[in-house]
Amino acid sequence: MKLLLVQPAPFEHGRMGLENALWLSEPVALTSIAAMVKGRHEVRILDMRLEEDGVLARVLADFRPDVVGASCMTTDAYQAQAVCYAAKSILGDAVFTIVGGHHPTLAPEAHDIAAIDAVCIGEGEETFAELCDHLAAGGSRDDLGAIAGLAWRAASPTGTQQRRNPNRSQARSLDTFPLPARELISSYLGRYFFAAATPLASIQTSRGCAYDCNFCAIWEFYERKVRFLSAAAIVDRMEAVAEKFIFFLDDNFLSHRGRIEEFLAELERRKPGKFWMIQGRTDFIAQHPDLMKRMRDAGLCMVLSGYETNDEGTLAALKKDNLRENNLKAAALLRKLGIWTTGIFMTRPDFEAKDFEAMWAAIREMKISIPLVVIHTPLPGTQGWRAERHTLLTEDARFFDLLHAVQRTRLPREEFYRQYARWNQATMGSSRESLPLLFKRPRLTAALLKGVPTFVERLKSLRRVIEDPQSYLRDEADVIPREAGGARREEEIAAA
Ligand code: B12
Repeated sequence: MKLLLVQPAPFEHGRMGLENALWLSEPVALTSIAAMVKGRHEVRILDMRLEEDGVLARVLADFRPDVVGASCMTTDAYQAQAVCYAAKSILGDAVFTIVGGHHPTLAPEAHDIAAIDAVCIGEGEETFAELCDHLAAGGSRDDLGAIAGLAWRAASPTGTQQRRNPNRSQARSLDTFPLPARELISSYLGRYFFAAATPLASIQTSRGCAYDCNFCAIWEFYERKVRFLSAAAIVDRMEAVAEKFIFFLDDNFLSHRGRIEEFLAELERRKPGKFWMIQGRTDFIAQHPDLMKRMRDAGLCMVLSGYETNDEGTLAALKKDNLRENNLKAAALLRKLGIWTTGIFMTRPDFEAKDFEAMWAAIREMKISIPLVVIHTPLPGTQGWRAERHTLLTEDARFFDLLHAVQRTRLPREEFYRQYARWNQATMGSSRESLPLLFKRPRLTAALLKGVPTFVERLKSLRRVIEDPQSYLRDEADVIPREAGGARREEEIAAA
């Protein structure tokens, strides 16, 4: 059978979004599921973030796949749906369409549309392989009930309805999954980046998170379990990629001292000679300066952490299970070690001018190299979503990018965005304070230099959007009701 897997493009070119500015990561979801079927089926992967718009239609018409799969998180849900619509409109009902990823898993009902035949809930490797093998063997599309982890549109006497099979077990050891089929994205390799770090490879070394922050659904997606790739398998994968820079995608790489020690021992023995980046919590960093130093010596060059806020009350309200003191200690330690810091900070719709000021001051105090300031957003599947769904001004998936307020703001909306849009300017001092890091690790700096000109270009074009409060208001003009401070007219809401 012929299978086409698609990573959708953002819904609007040039719009803000991590992938335009800071971090374009290879589609590991797609290379992972492709690895499970590539020997038995002919598989192609399209990364539409790196293709011209018309390519999808052309490939659908020329390659004529039997199955089209698209991956998405909440922000690109409509784009994934559009991929399925395009497949159906070009190939008719003969093509089988499926979506998977975080949004389909956490909100499968949102993908219950005629153009989508099935939704993969949770981990996709085995579910996708079983589905493709079933269809290739001539299995009926109306007989998918035995494939765990699938929600599918089944005909019933009352019409077509989404039917949900039991969840797929997540017991399988990560070491037993095949290596992601990166050869299927060879034409894109070299174009992925994090800031100036490029070419960049991405590797996932664990799944799940032991914490239950109320703004994140990772622990629910992975059913409260955490699984790790063994130290030897991680280093095998590091050696298998040509890229100098590697991003470990784990939501919390720093979860377990024993695992890090094993990984470091393997790394120190085999010395793959890579610079690597992780996401990790500040409490672990603050409590393990010895390990952080060993990691630095073994190539760790950047840590992305959810600092969220330095306000103890807000940290507790987010169920972050962390302290301001850890944020301060972690930032200072990483700086001392010459490790770049990327910090996510969370503003809230109820922020007033003084709250924004306090946040800029906290970021500057910690001298975070790359501060990313987001707006608190109850994402589907989170505890926040369940508690606050009734307060949402819109459920339009495009606005769940953490850069738009989907709830009522305490300040008038325009003023809220005026304050928010200052974050880049207001925290510039913090980034500048990190420039001396360039002199601390000359080998790292030399490796980064190649990526600097394009990074600067990307930032320049993006600043026009980030720093313009009107751009946020324009985005939401037809979506947020005017009575909530948005630009939409009452009669339009009534009509909708
Ligand atoms: C890398 C990454 C990105 C990349 C892009 C990812 C990509 N697709 O290339 C970038 C940096 C652009 C990005 C951006 C954002 N991200 Co992000 N990102 C990640 C991260 C760290 C890794 C993704 C990954 O490759 N995982 C590895 C693969 C193997 O796992 P997977 O994607 O879950 O895929 C498996 C299954 O879901 C399933 N599957 C997935 N797709 C498909 C498709 C088919 C057909 C099938 C059958 C199965 C299937 O099978 C796969 C194998 O088991 C995840 C965290 C995580 N744990 O995944 C967050 C995550 C996906 N991001 C998230 C968020 C919130 C964002 C942002 C909104 C905000 C932000 N500040 O981070 C922005 C939105 C985009 C924007 N406009 O800025 C949330 C999504 C929550 C949600 N409701 O959708 C996550 C889960 C983080 C979190 N802790 O909550 N992100």
